Amino acid sequence: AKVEERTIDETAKPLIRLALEEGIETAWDRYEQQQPPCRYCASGLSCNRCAMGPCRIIPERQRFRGVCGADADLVVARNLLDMIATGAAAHSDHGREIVETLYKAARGEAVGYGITDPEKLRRIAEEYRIETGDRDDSAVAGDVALAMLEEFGTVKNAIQFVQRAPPQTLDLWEAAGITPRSVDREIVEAMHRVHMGVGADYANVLLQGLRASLGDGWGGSLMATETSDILFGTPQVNMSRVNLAVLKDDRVNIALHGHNPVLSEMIVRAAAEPAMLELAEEAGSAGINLVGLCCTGNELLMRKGIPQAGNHLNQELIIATGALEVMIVDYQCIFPSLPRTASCFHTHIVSTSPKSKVPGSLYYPFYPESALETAREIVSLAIANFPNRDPGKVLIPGEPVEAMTGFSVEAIGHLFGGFKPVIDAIAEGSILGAAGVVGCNNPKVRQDEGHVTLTKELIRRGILVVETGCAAIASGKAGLLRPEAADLAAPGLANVCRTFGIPPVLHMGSCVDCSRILVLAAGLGRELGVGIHQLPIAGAAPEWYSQKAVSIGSYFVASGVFTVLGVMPKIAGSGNVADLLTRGLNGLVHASFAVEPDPVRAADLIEAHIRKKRNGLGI
Ligand code: BF8
Repeated sequence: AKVEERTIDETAKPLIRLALEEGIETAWDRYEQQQPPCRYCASGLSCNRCAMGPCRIIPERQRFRGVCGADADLVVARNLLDMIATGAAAHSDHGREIVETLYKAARGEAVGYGITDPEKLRRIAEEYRIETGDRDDSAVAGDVALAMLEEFGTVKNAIQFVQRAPPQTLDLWEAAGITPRSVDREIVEAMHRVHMGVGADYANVLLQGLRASLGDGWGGSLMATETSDILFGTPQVNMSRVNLAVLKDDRVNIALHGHNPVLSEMIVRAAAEPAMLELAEEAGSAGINLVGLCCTGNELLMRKGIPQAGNHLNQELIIATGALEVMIVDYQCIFPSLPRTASCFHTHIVSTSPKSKVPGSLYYPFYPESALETAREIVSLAIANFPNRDPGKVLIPGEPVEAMTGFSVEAIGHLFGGFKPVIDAIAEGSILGAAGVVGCNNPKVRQDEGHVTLTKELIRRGILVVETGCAAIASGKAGLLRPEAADLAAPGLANVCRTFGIPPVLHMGSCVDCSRILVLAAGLGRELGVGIHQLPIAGAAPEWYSQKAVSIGSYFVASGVFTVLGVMPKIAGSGNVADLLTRGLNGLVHASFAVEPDPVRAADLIEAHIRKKRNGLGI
């Protein structure tokens, strides 16, 4: 396949070319090897859950039911519920680890971790009705962490952060029976319903998907975001750089890949220690260069301005630069084949989570109790590997692109002086509306093209874009996170951007930080006195691939946000499921999904939706 068909990332192209020439396998090659896909699997019509199967529903051969009797609707719905539950579990288990770290930090058991944003800690404590007064931060933090941990279980049956949604949205959830009771409970119940002989009605099965996803968005993910802010600081607007050219040929390069900032924050601290810098110089380098990948990269970019090397499909290419000493991974979105890729070079892959031991990697288990010590060991490993780099193999293409990031809800509120000025700008029409563009790369879509084309179309039409995850990285690489990108926006939006010195695309963080988008939407809704479903906003995931993205899309829609997917989910085998997701849900949560691979047409759908909502509000 041609390089140009694989990506629009200019720094990726020379490395894809190199990989093709040298026979270094990438996800694009594996994708091509998998073609053509089984069309029953692709449309959600295969079921491999129990030992009476595997079954495939093949209507044209009169195979209408699996051995258990499940029809096409049920097979498709169960498969989808499984995806949502998996995604919700991934986000929420990550969230739980951070809350546990806060708990351990409060008790003095997590060496090196502390409270970085005490003001936010106290704000959240009050939300949980935990006494603050003159109690010290650790005591308050311990109580907050415990209260959150209880919301993962089954006794309390309520999630405090859910109450942040506007009353109109809460009422819709109550009426639909999808208010999440606890984070884990909804995921476990989803898995229960997926078992043969439980979930039998496709619509009923899918409603549990919405409930589990709400437990993710307003529960597990939001707890991940808020406790990460308490521990590591709430992001503030800052400038950094993005793309594969952030690697430096004279430094020890360490890439941080994965999702949980509990790990990466300690690596940052260890790498800044004078003893490490001395070691790095002794090894013949000019210092240590930390770079991020995927969502761990976003966490570091948002809080620390650490350069971001790339998104999902860049993870193999960064190894192909020949300039990477160590890639540290924790979990999620990590190709299990990375050590194979690294075996062509001197790069070490270091896995750190007992949940994700990668064969062929060096395993340095990472626990909050001993994190700083482990971080030092890994940084030392990288330094010791620097002399093994073969300068003849180094290819760091192009130049990094500047990017403005750090748009937490707090930073946005601070910048604009509250939500009211944003609403005023929307009401008077200088901003038409807002759209969240989120999610992954997927080799089914030319890398970054879906994100970048859609984002450009939206800002050109006066729609402010907020982004997270790999979508935000794509925009960073394309220069859309620079304040100068205001030149590409409609005049009204461009004016607002220039007044505040910001780009028309706001980087709000990692994928768990899609919860920040919910909080922003809730804040706008409350300010206006309406439900989220009445706001002139929309969501999009142009290049999604992961189960986490399915959960995000589901909680966006369940929260009242019309959401356009650029990649078809595996639901085409059931007209009823497809109809429920794209139309029927409107009757329940006043929002639905759409699928539109063409980013310009996706922008048309979003603009039309936003105009309709503006009319509804009489603006
Ligand atoms: O959580 S956007 S490819 S890195 S799943 Fe993964 Fe998708 Fe990237 Fe982060 Ni999100």
